Amino acid sequence: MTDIKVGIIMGSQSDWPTMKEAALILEELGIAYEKKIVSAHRTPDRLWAYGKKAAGRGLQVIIAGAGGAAHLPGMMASKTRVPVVGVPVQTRALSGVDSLYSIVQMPKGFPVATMAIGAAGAANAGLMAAGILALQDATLAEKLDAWRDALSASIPDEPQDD
Ligand code: RP5
Repeated sequence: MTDIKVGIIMGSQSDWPTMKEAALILEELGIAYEKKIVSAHRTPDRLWAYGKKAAGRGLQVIIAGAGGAAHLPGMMASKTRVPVVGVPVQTRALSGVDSLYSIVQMPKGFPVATMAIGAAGAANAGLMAAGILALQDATLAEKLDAWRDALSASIPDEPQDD
């Protein structure tokens, strides 16, 4: 067992600028995480090993991001009961719609909680993981409530001229 409750995995180094948004949220909320490159196509054995050990290691949420033929989140969901939050990474060729469609249409039985395409989706994946962990962690629940309140308070009542 480990103190790390959240695993952030991604198909490629090129996904990191997007997936970093999830990591930043977890850091802000003081949640221990690990980050790994695990590719469904390029390192399938790594994917299998990670999924096989995830629950036993004490991981409670896996945030999985990939682009294009984005099979990583779904394959991970097929290998572990640990909840998988999927992030469709924006692509140049098809703007991330390819990633979204690859992740969101899971067959009954193996769900992936699919976020929006790109950086906002990755940040929301961090918040989704925090919300799941907060169900069993009162201190984190307070931090998350404060984070949400601060965001609401930062929104002005009226639009300003540039
Ligand atoms: C996917 O292919 C990765 O998740 C990445 O989004 C995409 C492109 O990977 P690179 O060619 O940049 O390594 O597997």
